Amino acid sequence: MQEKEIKVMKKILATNDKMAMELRNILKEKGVLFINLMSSPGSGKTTLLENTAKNFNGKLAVIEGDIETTLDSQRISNAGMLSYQINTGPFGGDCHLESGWIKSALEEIDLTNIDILFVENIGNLVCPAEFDVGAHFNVVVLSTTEGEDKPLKYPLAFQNSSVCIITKTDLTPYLEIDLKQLKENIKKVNPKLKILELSSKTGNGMENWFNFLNKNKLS
Ligand SMILES: Nc1nc2c(ncn2[C@@H]2O[C@H](COP(=O)(O)OP(=O)(O)OP(=O)(O)O)[C@@H](O)[C@H]2O)c(=O)[nH]1
Ligand SMILES: [Mg+2]
Repeated sequence: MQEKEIKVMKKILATNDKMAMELRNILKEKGVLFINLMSSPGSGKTTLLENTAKNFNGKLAVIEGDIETTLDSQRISNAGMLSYQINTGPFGGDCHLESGWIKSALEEIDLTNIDILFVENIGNLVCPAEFDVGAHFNVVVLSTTEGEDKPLKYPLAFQNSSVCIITKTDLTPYLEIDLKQLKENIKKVNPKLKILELSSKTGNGMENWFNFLNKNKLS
């Protein structure tokens, strides 16, 4: 019985990965940089995107993943970025997005007028890391309020990402977070992970994020 379950799971992942690879290639051909943001609920993914919408010079769009509500999509639209909401609630409430969802969303999006497409994955540090959505870069967001142990406790999101954004740095004077320890823990689970420190509220450090986007833009 257990063996059967494992085979089924492997098949689901293989189907997802194949489609993700196709999406990655299609978006590359079209010159659209595709970035998947993952984090715990409330780390600051939407706030980062709001700041990016207001201050980064480029044609941007986001696919918002949430179990329920269009709240994030509304926030992104208000900030001036094109936004498409996926709600998994009516379809069983999945805690992550899969490449099939992204493929369906892409059918609604005019890619000819987009430089960078973001996915804001559903807020949690576990399941989104298991499913390739076809992004060119996975970016894991971790806020200073979450504690320095999180990379050790939830390693997959850090191992499957190219960039880690440590956000809410404006709050560090009020917290007991040991940033040096946090960065050591991040490097312990993924020595290659590029670390960017910023505050989406004050704008401190945002230029490093914008430089990363500019450097990796495909058109
Ligand atoms: N002080 C401070 N607060 C921040 C920062 N970034 C986000 N916040 C606050 O953190 C809270 C959660 O931010 P969101 O951007 O909604 O977090 P999220 O990751 O999109 O949350 P989910 O979509 O629910 O997973 C909000 O009250 C934000 O105003 C920051 O850099 N500094
Ligand atoms: Mg959000």
